[in-house]
Amino acid sequence: MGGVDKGLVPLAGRVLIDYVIDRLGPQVETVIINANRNIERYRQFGVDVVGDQHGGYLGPLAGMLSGMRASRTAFIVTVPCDSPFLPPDLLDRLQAGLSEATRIAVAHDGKRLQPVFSMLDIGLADSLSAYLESGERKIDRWFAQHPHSSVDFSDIPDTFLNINTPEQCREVEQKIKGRSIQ
Ligand SMILES: Nc1nc2c(ncn2[C@@H]2O[C@H](COP(=O)(O)OP(=O)(O)O)[C@@H](O)[C@H]2O)c(=O)[nH]1
Ligand SMILES: [Mg+2]
Repeated sequence: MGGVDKGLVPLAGRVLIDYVIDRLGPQVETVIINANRNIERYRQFGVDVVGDQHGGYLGPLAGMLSGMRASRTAFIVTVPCDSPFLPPDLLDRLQAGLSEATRIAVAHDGKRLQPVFSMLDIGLADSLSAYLESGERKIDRWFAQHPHSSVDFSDIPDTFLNINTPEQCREVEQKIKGRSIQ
């Protein structure tokens, strides 16, 4: 979207991050926003805001690592800032995929993994940091280094609907108005 800060993109009278906080907030102990720009603006949402430790826009994994380092809970749930239809049972479903041996649960849409929708043990932070330090960027290759489970969300595909173009933004706006939800 032309390099705009997507969390702050307007959608049906609110901004994208509003939808994410509304839907994820009730499921978790603390919401942490990972942002590398507009930090003060994000602080106004009343949640913790952390930037990436590794500079240079290394991709979503850098954000996951920042969340792990900032977390005061043993696990984090990660979601992208541009997905306004997160389900109310996102955390419950992901958590059901965890076990003593499986410290990562990743959402699956029925066709492929959706790795930015994950639940992760913060004890994996050092492994993730080393992976990024080694120049690797791909999320699924890092997951593959650890026992992980995939959790089926194919019954609620809107979970993964995310806004990557101005056209999608307009389409989703119509969808929200049609549903008369905020
Ligand atoms: N921390 C951090 N997050 C990133 C970076 N690049 C992308 N993201 C986040 O990763 C998520 C997915 O990014 P997006 O551009 O929508 O990718 P796509 O939808 O997978 O094509 C969004 O929440 C982005 O803010 C980065 O360099 N650092
Ligand atoms: Mg996206």
